[in-house]
Amino acid sequence: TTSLFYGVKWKFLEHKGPVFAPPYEPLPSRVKFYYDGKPMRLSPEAEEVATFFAKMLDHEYTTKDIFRKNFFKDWRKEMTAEEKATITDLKKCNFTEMSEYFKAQSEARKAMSKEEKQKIKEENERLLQKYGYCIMDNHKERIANFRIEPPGLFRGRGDHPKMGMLKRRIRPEDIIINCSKDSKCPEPPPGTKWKEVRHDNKVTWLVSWTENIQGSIKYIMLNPSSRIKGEKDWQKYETARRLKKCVDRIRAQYREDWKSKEMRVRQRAVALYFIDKLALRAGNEKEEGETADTVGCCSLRVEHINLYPENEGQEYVVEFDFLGKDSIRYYNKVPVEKRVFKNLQLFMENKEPDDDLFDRLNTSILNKHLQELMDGLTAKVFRTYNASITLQQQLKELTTADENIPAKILSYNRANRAVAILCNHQRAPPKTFEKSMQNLQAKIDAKKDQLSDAKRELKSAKADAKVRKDEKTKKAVENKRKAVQRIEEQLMKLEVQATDREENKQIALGTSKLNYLDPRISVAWCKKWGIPVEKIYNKTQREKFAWAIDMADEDYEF
Ligand SMILES: *[C@@H]1O[C@H](CO)[C@@H](O)[C@H](O)[C@H]1NC(C)=O
Ligand SMILES: *[C@@H]1O[C@H](CO)[C@@H](O)[C@H](O)[C@H]1NC(C)=O
Ligand SMILES: *[C@@H]1O[C@H](CO)[C@@H](O)[C@H](O)[C@H]1NC(C)=O
Ligand SMILES: *[C@@H]1O[C@H](CO)[C@@H](O)[C@H](O)[C@H]1NC(C)=O
Ligand SMILES: CC(=O)N[C@H]1CO[C@H](CO)[C@@H](O)[C@@H]1O
Repeated sequence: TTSLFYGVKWKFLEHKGPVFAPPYEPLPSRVKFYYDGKPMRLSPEAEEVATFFAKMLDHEYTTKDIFRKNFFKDWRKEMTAEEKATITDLKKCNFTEMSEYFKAQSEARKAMSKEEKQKIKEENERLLQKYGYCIMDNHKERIANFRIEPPGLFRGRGDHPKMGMLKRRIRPEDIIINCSKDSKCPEPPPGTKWKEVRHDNKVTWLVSWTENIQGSIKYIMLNPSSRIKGEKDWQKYETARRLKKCVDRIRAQYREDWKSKEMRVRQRAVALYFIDKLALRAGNEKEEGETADTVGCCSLRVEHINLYPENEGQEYVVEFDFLGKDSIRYYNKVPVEKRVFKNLQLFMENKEPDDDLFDRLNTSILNKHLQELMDGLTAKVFRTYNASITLQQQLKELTTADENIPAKILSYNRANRAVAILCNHQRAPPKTFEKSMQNLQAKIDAKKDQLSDAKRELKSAKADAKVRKDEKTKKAVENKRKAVQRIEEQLMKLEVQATDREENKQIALGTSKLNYLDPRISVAWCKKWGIPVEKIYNKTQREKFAWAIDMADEDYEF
């Protein structure tokens, strides 16, 4: 089965290029912008950027100082000299009418007739058929994201220093096309040119451009269900399986290194222990100040940890508190081995709170060391390995043979949650959480009423049957009994759902499910308990994991 994926490079690649965001449509003249209480007509360029702000007016972002400052600075760049001279204070700008106009438009879209909606659907289908597929060698493959994001204001996560900046419109002149020499190269829109056309068969993307906020390169790629993506996914989990085979050796080595005479070796060994034990990320290598102040294992500072020789009955406890990737807070209190603890005390000696904890280590040194330990090893492989093995252990522990399918799925979700907690995939409770819980509770209450009614009816039918003793009343009792049973099942299903939702309040399952859990484990679990894969993976996920669903794998036991 494995050679199917091995070393894929394409020979032929043909596609139609990207779909650009629709051009800006100026506002109707009745919709006015006011400056200092007076209506003011804006040039189309300035107006477009103003509409981005107007569309976000109800959002908390537009009250934040950094957001407003960045927006205003970038907006002024789009203004004419005259506009620039007039508009000098964002506080004097009144976007209310614009904002109302967009709200009305969005209401109108919701209220569209069936025919209008159908028309839009057909147009989308036409674009999908034309731009949504490419030919790679002999396969027609779906393209994941053939539409280029429209311009707007950058949001970022956490208190991102660049929030509010103008995310520019991407034009054909920004676009690099990658396709094979002998294919029909995509045509740029009339009157425009591509930045460049290349032919490189070692990469799997079709189109790229550089976005202006972070200067990062964006790609149009194949759908996760494609052969090449499937191969990458498969390789990732194969690497994690290889780690399983040599993790004992790696652990023995880093434990030995805790005693090294060299400080850099000790620091490396303690960092590696954290990555292994806590599934921490290695840390980014981006320039400082560019993004929000987030850290990973290698970039931890003294202020991010506290040491307790004893805490709540445990010895050698380390308390972590820092902002990790995407500004998600990582907070954890864990007992560690005495040697690790002593080393940490040593690393912190004579340092200020904002000094690096591991001053002899950085991400590239650590990654290089990992490569030496095992080919293809990165901090992420430890996460994938631990996530997958935790899922497998949890599934084994939580699933019992005598529970029904809804209860088994609850067990699956609980196993998935254990992994999400390990990987620190938290989320703020959704705004709609309380409301949806109330709705569910109302359904449960109604179902309970229904159940007591049904039970009462069953009782009176039984009483009836005692008196009359005929077939008809006997049958009625049987029917009532079945009704009670059915309602009991429905009630249980709702209650399981409520438990599941409550436990999920602050945890995001999607990321670990999609990126860290070897799908072969989930598929094997489904097979073992006769649970349809559709109950675990939705349609998109089934496409992504098609390679695993098709593959019978005997490597997992539950
Ligand atoms: C903004 O303009 C609207 C009318 O377009 C007006 O009702 C509102 O009072 C104005 N807001 C401010 C703060 O001036
Ligand atoms: C995975 O992470 C957990 C939580 O930190 C840790 O206790 C466990 O030892 C790890 N398991 C494996 C097999 O690495
Ligand atoms: C990491 O440290 C090494 C050795 O001190 C140095 O050569 C390298 O430039 C550093 N890398 C980064 C990204 O700071
Ligand atoms: C499937 O689930 C993911 C979350 O993991 C979600 O983003 C996606 O929209 C879902 N797709 C479908 C077709 O329901
Ligand atoms: C979109 C794109 O440019 N992809 C690849 C095309 O080929 C060049 C080199 O020839 C690669 O660097 C790109 O990644």
